[in-house]
Amino acid sequence: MNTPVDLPRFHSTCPHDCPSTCAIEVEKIDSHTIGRVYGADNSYTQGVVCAKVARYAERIHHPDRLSQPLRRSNKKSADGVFEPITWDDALDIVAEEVQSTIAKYGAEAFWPYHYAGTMGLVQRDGINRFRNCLGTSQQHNTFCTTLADAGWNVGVGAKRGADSRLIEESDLIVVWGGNPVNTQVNLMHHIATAKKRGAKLVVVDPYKTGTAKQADQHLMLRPGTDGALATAVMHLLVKEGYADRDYLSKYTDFTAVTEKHLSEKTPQWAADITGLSVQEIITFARLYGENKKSFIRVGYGFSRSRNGAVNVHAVTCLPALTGAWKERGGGALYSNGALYSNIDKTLIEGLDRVSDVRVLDQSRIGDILTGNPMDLLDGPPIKALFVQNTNPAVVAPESNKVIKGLLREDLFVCVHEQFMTDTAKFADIVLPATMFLEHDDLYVAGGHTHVQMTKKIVEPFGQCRSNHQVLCELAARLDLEHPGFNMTEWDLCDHTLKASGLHDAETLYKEHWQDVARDFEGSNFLNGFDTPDKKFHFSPDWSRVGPNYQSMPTMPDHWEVTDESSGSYPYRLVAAPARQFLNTTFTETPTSVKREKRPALLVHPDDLMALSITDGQKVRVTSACGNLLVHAKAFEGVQSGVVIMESIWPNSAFEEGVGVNALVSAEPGFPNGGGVFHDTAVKVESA
Ligand SMILES: Nc1nc2c(c(=O)[nH]1)N[C@H]1C(S)=C(S)[C@@H](COP(=O)(O)OP(=O)(O)OC[C@H]3O[C@@H](n4cnc5c(=O)[nH]c(N)nc54)[C@H](O)[C@@H]3O)O[C@H]1N2
Ligand SMILES: Nc1nc2c(c(=O)[nH]1)N[C@H]1C(S)=C(S)[C@@H](COP(=O)(O)OP(=O)(O)OC[C@H]3O[C@@H](n4cnc5c(=O)[nH]c(N)nc54)[C@H](O)[C@@H]3O)O[C@H]1N2
Ligand code: SF4
Ligand SMILES: [Mo]
Repeated sequence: MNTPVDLPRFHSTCPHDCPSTCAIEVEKIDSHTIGRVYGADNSYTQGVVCAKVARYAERIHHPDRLSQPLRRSNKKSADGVFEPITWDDALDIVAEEVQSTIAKYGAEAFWPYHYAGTMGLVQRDGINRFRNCLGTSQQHNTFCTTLADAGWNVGVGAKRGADSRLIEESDLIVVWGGNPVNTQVNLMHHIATAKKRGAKLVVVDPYKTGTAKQADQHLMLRPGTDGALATAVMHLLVKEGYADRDYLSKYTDFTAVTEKHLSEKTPQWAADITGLSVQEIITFARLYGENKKSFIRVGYGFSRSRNGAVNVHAVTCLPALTGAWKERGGGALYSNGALYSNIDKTLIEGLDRVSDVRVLDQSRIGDILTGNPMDLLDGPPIKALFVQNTNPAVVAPESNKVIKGLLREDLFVCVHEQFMTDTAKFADIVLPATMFLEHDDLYVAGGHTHVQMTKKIVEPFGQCRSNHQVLCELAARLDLEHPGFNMTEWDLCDHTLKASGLHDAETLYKEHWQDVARDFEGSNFLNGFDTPDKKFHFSPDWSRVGPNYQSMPTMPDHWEVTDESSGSYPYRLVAAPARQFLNTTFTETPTSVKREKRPALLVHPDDLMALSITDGQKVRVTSACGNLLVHAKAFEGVQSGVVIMESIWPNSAFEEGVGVNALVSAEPGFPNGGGVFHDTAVKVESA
């Protein structure tokens, strides 16, 4: 598209599931058309956005966008055939199916299912109001943050941390188990500013990512072994006098027992577990000990293992040991979610209507739809599913089972979507959804500290309707009464903001964002941590953060519960995010697909040789859960024995229509569940 110069620009916020929640400016060509997207001049975004969102015109004006309601006209299959119907007919069918399901099997047989296609509070979480008013099955959100939340909260007490803008004042930045070059590019901008001042960057990641390539030290460990690395680093910090004894006694529960425990966790012990050399561990420990202005940016990646919460907790012990929290530019950040906990979501989520119903594990949708009684918590089978904002046929673990469930002829499925995703293909009714530039919403951010308000910039494409509109229409048909169903999106935001003591919607929109950061002392817990005794906990009480805590280690350690490689499955698979996609979003835009080329399995050249496989050859990858075909690619930046598949390509991008999550187990992580996407032992064979 040729974009004329000097187009008017409108403020908005990137809605995608990304810690950056970039403040953006969108060029508007006419009432239906946008030009390019730019980063706004916000103190965190700093004018930077990722390439995939800069070219958002490719997505919003995509020729394959859903534009009208559709009804399935063939038997359920991965190749759904659909015919257009009117909105009224489509909504009537959905309402009738919901009503008859509830009449026959009870409200818990209906499962509204959602996740984070948009992060706007109204468009994402309004489905909770719908659930609460109907008394349907609820959802335990375990795709993404559960494991990291548990690991962070058990020691620190609340999901917040050091101000990410202070990275620019740090002397050492440790990006631990995240790949911001792919997943939150403006963090790299802050790191680059620090590097210009001479700061060092360390990256802890099983493979040489774009972020690792920029590091002064890359600790390329085996997946699932971060607890061992962090514990051995603590062993050295104590031994070599880098522990801040005053800080430890004032702010933490560190005792002689902790010290005795650490004294046994030698670098050699960790080297054997992690596959790193003793020298690499010593070098990192000294670098960390010598630089008190050290900022650990805790990523999600290393939490996505069965022992992920234990690993995250072990890493949070480091700044508590050296007292790095005392320094500007020191400490750690995982997410700032708790900064917004005072936002009153009663109207949006119908929190005044919560009832005692079962809560089903989002990641176990395969077992749930195929009727596993344990997962159904001895309740009725799911007979109707309403999906908004997520693509579970691809993103959920054990996708073969998810698809088996979606294929059930006795299961009514409605999917509200922007594209004909692999999930929508199994639907009985498909409804077309607006994109963020076509509706109003309110955003908070994990990676920074701003609340933002956005207004529709262009008219909805075709007959698309927003999530809020669709829920209100269904609520009317189902006689649900709640003030939230009678308000516009804007009014919902306005009431919510006012009830929360924030700027009203119009002011917030005009000012673009409101910074809710705490001061330095508050952010860095210098008035105490958010645990019951105000101390950081080296000895975590896991029972505080989840029900399955009984066997968990009570000190920082390596915990051997991962899907370890064995004779049958000799490789460890990491299913990391691809740069040009955002989960499965953008897998439809031509430039993203062109840049990612095709699904690939990155394999160390020594392993390729041992397997008698050549670079580019097709291989079959098998785990205990499933198998798929993919092309192998020689890649030196990974330990022998570890393989990487950047994703999440649609299942239909694979030769047999089976994608990466067919390999990933739906076993819940400890202690509170959570998807173990990077914890899979596999076999690789030439196909
Ligand atoms: N381009 C792009 N951006 C995204 C996404 C995307 O898919 N693509 N997804 C978005 C979403 S929903 C989220 S939650 C965030 C996630 O963003 P991140 O916090 O970056 O987390 P992950 O995406 O899970 O994985 C990041 C890195 O963790 C590494 N990793 C895996 N296992 C281990 C381990 O055991 N130890 C260590 N040290 N590292 C490990 C992987 O190799 C990978 O490089 O990104 C968001 N942004
Ligand atoms: N192998 C592997 N699997 C993973 C991960 C991994 O790292 N590796 N990461 C996991 C993580 S961290 C996450 S968060 C999940 C993410 O899983 P999902 O939340 O399912 O993320 P997406 O695949 O991006 O799907 C979001 C869908 O919502 C749609 N959508 C966007 N905006 C709207 C809207 O306003 N209305 C409606 N109705 N629809 C909308 C988009 O078109 C898209 O199809 O995936 C998990 N799965
Ligand atoms: S970096 Fe993340 S928040 Fe920013 S524009 Fe890209 S996807 Fe959106
Ligand atoms: Mo996520």
